[in-house]
Amino acid sequence: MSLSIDYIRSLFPVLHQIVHGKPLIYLDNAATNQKPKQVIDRIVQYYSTENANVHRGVHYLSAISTEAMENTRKNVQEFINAASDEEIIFTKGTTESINLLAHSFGKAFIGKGDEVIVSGLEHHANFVPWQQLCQEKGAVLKVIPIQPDGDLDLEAFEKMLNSRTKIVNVNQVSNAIGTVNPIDKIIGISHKQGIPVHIDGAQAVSHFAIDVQKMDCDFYTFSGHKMYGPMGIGIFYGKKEFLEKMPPYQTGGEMIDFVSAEEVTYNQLPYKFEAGTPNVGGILGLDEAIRFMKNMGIDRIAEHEKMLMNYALEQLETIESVKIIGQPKQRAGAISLALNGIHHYDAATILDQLGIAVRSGHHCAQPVMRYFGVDGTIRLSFAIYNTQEEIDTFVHALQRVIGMFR
Ligand code: 7TS
Repeated sequence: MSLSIDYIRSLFPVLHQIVHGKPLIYLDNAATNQKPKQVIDRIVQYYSTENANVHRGVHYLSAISTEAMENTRKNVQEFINAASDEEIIFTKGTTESINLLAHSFGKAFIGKGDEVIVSGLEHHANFVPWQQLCQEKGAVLKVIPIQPDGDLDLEAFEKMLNSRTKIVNVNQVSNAIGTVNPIDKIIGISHKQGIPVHIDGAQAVSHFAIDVQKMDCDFYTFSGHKMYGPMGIGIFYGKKEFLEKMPPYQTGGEMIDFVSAEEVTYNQLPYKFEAGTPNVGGILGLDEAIRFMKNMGIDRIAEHEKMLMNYALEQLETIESVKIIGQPKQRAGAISLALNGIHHYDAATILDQLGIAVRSGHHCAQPVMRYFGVDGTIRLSFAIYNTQEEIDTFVHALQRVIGMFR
């Protein structure tokens, strides 16, 4: 069944507003996308009628909160096709998931002289935790080089691997320039040498169906707020064989089995990695976001965004002062561009005055910007509710900006 774009837009309350006297055009979806009413309503309903701490009380509200949270864990398991719900850990977002992984995996498996690989296309969240871990442990951080088209250099990557390599970290989709990385190849090459792979899925979950078993990644991380869910909730997925060997990241309530002054034993998976009171409202919002995405159909979302992306690329390529950063073989989600002689911050400020929300800056990916010789870009990024008319308005506005600086 085809859904009209007007109907889809009607599901998102935030879109229907005037900003600086103009109708809002929201093209900053890679930073966070907007929330459908059903997600907002679910959170309101939780705090209005169900709120209680989980796993801790025998009383009615605690029982229904706990059940709703654990049902969501199963729904997330199904959403990414994990083998077990014990492999689904709730965190506050991708950043926390990766910090958990770097700390815990690092403690268990990384020592002096070992090597850790990240790609040159990473967001700082999948770069700095590994860099810090390596500094702490006396390990070596190696960076997969970027090629001029914005794809990773897989030949160089293959040569980097050796018996000291302990883990490979790469994003599925680059937030800075939209490259879709060949993760199947990266995982295949790594596994041939017995090296585990972590995929940062922050920019992928809203565009692709995720199947962690088919992908065969060892760890997968993502944020709820980039897939129509609330902020403050994220997922850390890990294969049970690793999670069982990894120590807790944080300690405190809920992750404990037995405590005395002399000793402590830890709770079973997944609770071993979930210290403290979880963000139950956020978890239930994420549950509803998964329902929303399933109802929309991930294929329909992907198809719509691809249409918008190609439409925008076609138009932008005709504007002389626009330089699109990266021409990767496959692109999803975002287009990054530099304007000849015009600072990205100035351009984004003027676009904002015209009601258009885009991100400007280095997108927390300074190594990527440095590689392309820019200090930042303007990034437009798409979601299910964006329209071709919005792209037209954006392109006209951009031409206006360029005209102002001539
Ligand atoms: N990894 C990637 C690939 C990302 O794009 C982001 C956030 C993160 C990790 C961190 O996710 P968080 O939810 O923990 O913040 N990316 C962006 C962005 O591109 N603009 O704002 C946030």
